[in-house]
Amino acid sequence: MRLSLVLNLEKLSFELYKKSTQGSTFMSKRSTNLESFMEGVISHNPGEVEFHQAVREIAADIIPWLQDYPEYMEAQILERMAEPDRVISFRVCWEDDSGNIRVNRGYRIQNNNAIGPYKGGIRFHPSVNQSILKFLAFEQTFKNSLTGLPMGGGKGGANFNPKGKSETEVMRFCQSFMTELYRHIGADVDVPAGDIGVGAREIGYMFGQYKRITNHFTGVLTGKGIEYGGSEMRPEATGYGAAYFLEEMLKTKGESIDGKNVLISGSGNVATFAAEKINHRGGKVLTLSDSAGFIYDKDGIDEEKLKWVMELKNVRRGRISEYADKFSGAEYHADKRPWGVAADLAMPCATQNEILEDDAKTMLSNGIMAVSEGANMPTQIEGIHHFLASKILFAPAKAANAGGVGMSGLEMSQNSERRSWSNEELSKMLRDLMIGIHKNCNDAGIQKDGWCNYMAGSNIAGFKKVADAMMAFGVV
Ligand code: NDP
Ligand code: 2IT
Repeated sequence: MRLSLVLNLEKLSFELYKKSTQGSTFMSKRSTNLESFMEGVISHNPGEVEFHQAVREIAADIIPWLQDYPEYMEAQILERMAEPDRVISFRVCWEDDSGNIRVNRGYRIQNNNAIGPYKGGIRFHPSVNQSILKFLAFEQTFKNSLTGLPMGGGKGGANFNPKGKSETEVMRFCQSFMTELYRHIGADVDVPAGDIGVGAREIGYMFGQYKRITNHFTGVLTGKGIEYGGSEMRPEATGYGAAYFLEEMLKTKGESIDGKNVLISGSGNVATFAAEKINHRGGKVLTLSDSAGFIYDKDGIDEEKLKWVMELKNVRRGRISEYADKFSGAEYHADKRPWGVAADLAMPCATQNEILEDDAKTMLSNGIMAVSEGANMPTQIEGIHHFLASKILFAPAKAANAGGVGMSGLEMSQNSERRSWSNEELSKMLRDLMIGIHKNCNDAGIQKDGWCNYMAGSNIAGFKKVADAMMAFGVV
């Protein structure tokens, strides 16, 4: 009798508690309306404009979708994903060749490890700040989920400019950066890789310093050299993957890359391998760029010219303007981006916000059929709106460039199994991975009229797996 009274009182107080919290904590207004949600994000992260942009792009698709999934809304899953698990910021001191002491700021943003260890690249560029790395770590969480592999989302970097630095300066910087970073990472904790300004050379210096400090030879970084635990196909994976995604989108319209004119921006890792795959598929690459301007080669940047560009960028560390001196018929346009050149397909592969609203309008008026984003967040939101409204094939970065981190996930598997797969095996795995990501995004984004909104599809497909894992863990 007394027991049932206690139980009834408990039930009553739970009902009262539920009533009192409805409309406030649980059913927050922030979750039901994009603008009020964004107000919260903006006031919580003042001045972090790139982070606001990345959250808005995802929230615009997720919030309407959540209306059918009140359990995620009540658990405030989107709010929790937009708050990084951890933001680490640290001083990086090093000595330049003239004996001057230099001070940079290093970061690691550990955004979300619901489905696996934090995973994502390291960027060395003077523009690096907390906002840019938070946007990249947030995006990475969704991208990694799309790969289907067990990887959480993270990103790191420093406002260090590798341009014009000697080999030994780059080495000393990488060693100093790792001397702090090593305590925050691990093969089962957080596995960084490359990004802008961080390639095989920098990964080698960082891995060497990690091993020296910890005496552990583990898969703590990906993008390593083949001799010390790296994976075949990792250098090619992002660019090739973005071309495969483009190919899959075109197939849905009975089209192919063969015979198409293609605009590519950037001339680094992603851009050059995207160009290589476009050539393999019979497309003609018209442009490449760097931060100082772009080159336009109406005859096409074929395999041989591309080899020269790779040597220019990776060995001589030169500028893309030199291309126009080397190859007759090519033009160099200083301080401009390639989007004014008429073409069928575009692959922005340099950096964030490189396609502005007017660029998108120009590309559409020139008849662009498809855009596959090799870089992270290269198109401004207004530009995306134009692409979507025109119902062209638009592959957002988190789907199109997921081949890079996907291959990193396979490098992690090879490291923990202490084995390595062949180039042929990994080439097939990359192709299958991109076909699978395309299918999942297409299934989630297909509209009644047959056009696919890959943006919404990738956001929803990426969100769901992370959300379900977070639900399983309760409120943590
Ligand atoms: P790289 O450093 O190899 O190349 C970057 C290229 O972009 C260079 O040509 C560089 O020119 C240009 N660039 C960099 N910053 C700017 C800028 N602010 N304005 C104009 N051009 C710029 O980097 P990646 O190729 O690795 O990365 C390119 C993009 O792809 C980034 O958005 C990155 O986040 C994304 N990405 C990379 C992955 C990878 O596996 N590497 C995976 C997925 C996405 P310059 O030499 O003048 O600086
Ligand atoms: O943006 C990205 O996906 C990357 N820079 C690659 C990350 C990785 O861990 O391979």
